Amino acid sequence: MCNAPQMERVAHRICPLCEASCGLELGVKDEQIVSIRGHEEDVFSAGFICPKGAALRELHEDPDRLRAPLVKRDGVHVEVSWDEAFAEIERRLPPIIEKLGKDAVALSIGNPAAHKYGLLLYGARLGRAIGTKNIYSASTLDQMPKQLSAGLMFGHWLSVPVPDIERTQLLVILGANPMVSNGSMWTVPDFRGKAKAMQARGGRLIVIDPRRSETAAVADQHVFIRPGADVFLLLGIVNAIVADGLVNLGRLAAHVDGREAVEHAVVDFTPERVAARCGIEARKIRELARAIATTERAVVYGRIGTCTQEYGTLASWLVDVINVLTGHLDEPGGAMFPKAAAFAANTLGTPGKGKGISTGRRTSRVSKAPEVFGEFPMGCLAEEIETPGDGQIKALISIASNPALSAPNGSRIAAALDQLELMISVDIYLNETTRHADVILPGLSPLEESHYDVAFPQLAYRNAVRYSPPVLAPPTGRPAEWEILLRLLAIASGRGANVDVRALDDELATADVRRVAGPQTELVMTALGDAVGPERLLDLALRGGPYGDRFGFVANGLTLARVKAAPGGIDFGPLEERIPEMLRTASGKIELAPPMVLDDLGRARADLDRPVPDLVLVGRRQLRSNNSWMHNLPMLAKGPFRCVALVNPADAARLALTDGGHAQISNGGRSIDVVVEISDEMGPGVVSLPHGWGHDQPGTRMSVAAERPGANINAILDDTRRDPLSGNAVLSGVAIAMQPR
Ligand SMILES: Nc1nc2c(c(=O)[nH]1)N[C@H]1C(S)=C(S)[C@@H](COP(=O)(O)OP(=O)(O)OC[C@H]3O[C@@H](n4cnc5c(=O)[nH]c(N)nc54)[C@H](O)[C@@H]3O)O[C@H]1N2
Ligand SMILES: Nc1nc2c(c(=O)[nH]1)N[C@H]1C(S)=C(S)[C@@H](COP(=O)(O)OP(=O)(O)OC[C@H]3O[C@@H](n4cnc5c(=O)[nH]c(N)nc54)[C@H](O)[C@@H]3O)O[C@H]1N2
Ligand code: SF4
Ligand SMILES: [Mo]
Repeated sequence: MCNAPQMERVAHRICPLCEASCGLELGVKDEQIVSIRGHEEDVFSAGFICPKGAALRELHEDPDRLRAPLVKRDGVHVEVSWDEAFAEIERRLPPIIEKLGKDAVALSIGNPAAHKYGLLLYGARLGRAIGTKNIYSASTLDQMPKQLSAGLMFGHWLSVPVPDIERTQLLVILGANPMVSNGSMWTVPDFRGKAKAMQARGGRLIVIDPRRSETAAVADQHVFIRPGADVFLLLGIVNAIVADGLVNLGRLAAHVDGREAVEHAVVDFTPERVAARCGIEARKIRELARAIATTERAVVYGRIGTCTQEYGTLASWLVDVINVLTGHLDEPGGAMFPKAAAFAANTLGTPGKGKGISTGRRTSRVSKAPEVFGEFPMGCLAEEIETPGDGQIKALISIASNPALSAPNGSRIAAALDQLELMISVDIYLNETTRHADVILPGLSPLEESHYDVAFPQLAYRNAVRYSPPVLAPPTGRPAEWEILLRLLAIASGRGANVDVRALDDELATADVRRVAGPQTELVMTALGDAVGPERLLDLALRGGPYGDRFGFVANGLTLARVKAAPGGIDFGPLEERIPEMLRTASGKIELAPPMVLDDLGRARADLDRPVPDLVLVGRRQLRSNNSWMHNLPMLAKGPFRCVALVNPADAARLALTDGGHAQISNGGRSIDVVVEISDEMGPGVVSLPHGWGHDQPGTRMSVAAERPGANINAILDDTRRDPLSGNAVLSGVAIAMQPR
């Protein structure tokens, strides 16, 4: 009978919590998770797991995780049925669109959406269906500078080269801490194992960071840098490479435009000239330049520390300029372009040529910030809600997004959210952001859904394809996230809350297929069988992708069925040379000197002699944490209190701060109270504080997190400071004052 005890079974699931995308092996008994470990046979992650992966069980079981929709009545969130929740939205959303137009509705899309294909693929559908220009996402708190620089150079926003770590002999890392983050814009499970293997074959790891991070601690060399000065260091390196005659484009010579323009643009940024601004001796800068240029297999990689700063786009661009000029781009052991099995724009269309990218097709209403990759900067969200006039945001749909904690000047955003006529959150917690929502629509537990990573195989250290079926059956009557988003789409587009979701999905999928298959549409739809939702879109993308069966035209080509038959995934081997085939610039060349980037050098030049502040703040990630939302899981929340400010001993002495004592950090008239830890990990004049804390807001339901709320770094950062090219927030290197309390 169905209640008889089951034998323990084993299930496999790709972890959706960070970009490493580890394959996990779960023991399941009586529909309960009894164990979680790394899946040894996973072709991509080979058994690696971190403490967050093991905490998936607690996430699944967390009593605070929402399982039914909530509607705010008289200021209090109460559980309602799904039909009631959608009826409430139907009553309130269409009149706003009718009266004020589509731009009155904004979307805010958060980081977990990048890890869930239902949210990613159907969130995009929802945005398109509403037709609003008010799209905001975590991308402008994170990686937009890198996407912009790569888009300008290589022709698409996700054509970002990654280190070929398994073959390199020198890896230079700026502003990333993969020992903790497990890699970002670079999908690389078990960074530590791969770095060790590199060192064992005589390779070297150099880390450039204002803190002696966990990654710096295992490196062969750590170089302290002044926060925000990467642009100057990198300009100094390019200058030295050019001046010393070390430019060597190698095989790429025929595919690069703009070399002379770059060489010309950097002439005055000599190592001697930039040294003081970086806090790095000119001699060391020259050594770095020489090491990168003369090591046969070398690669420079920059990540969030180089993005969340005033010169994010310039710094991101210079990283790849160095890789190109030293002949390390698109070469084994250098920076290479993955070839993903599905959804990659650089495998579609005409090989070697495209339309390139552009920005500023429209500007934001209040600060006139240019649109970048279809979005406005997250830093503009509050002002667009607050400022009256045509096009003012009156309704917000937040999808897995917690800007009240994760975006700078969170309290301003929180206050703005209360001015909305309607806020809808597709989210699994009642937290600092969703407490402002009128309706909260919680999706399933990740273990109850199938999984495919849309973005991360496009950034992977190796080419492979993997898929996970649901580990547990979803409870009856609970919609998946794509179904929630489709019902929102139906309401917003006037079809009503009681739409036949399946029929609507068929209609949208057919339209997608028609765009690529034209007269073959019916044939393709038949081949896709009775799959629905994101799974059908995945099969379509896999079969039309670079390894695909092209719906019968390629023998033994990839289909979703074939991927499903391989629980540990299918390996396609190490990264391969892809230039010129992957380029999608209009010229068909690597654009080494995009005009908007070169123009921005003037800003850096003017800033070169600006005095550096005495004390600046940088961010920090922690292994047992994930941005703002995993502090409610006991396994991760236990142990020493982690939201502490690391302060260099000399600064602590100067400011009379004591280890374990409290201090006030302030900026721009706002302040927070933090616990101090004195640490020689910190470069002088730099304080490090993690983000995602501050769980002390009323009306939330995160009982474990509330026990030790921590301080919200973003309460004192500015929403108005941005990299002007990408719109990315400046979250690092912000001048602060600090005093004991
Ligand atoms: N000062 C400072 N601020 C930063 C950063 C920094 O380095 N320093 N880093 C920035 C970066 S890189 C990022 S990516 C952003 C992240 O900022 P956000 O994109 O806002 O993401 P999180 O803070 O992780 O919040 C995730 C939200 O998704 C919800 N959620 C979790 N899982 C699911 C799910 O399966 N389904 C749904 N529907 N919801 C879910 C959570 O409850 C939470 O509300 O923070 C940025 N903020
Ligand atoms: N455990 C855990 N893993 C995560 C996350 C998490 O919250 N926890 N978040 C995920 C997300 S959303 C992202 S985007 C990735 C980010 O992944 P990473 O890019 O690896 O980010 P961090 O670990 O924050 O490391 C950034 C480093 O930059 C340094 N830094 C700060 N300012 C500067 C600067 O101006 N110049 C230089 N050179 N360095 C600087 C910091 O000291 C820090 O060591 O991590 C992901 N993985
Ligand atoms: S490293 Fe990332 S993907 Fe791997 S188990 Fe940890 S959280 Fe999950
Ligand atoms: Mo991020």
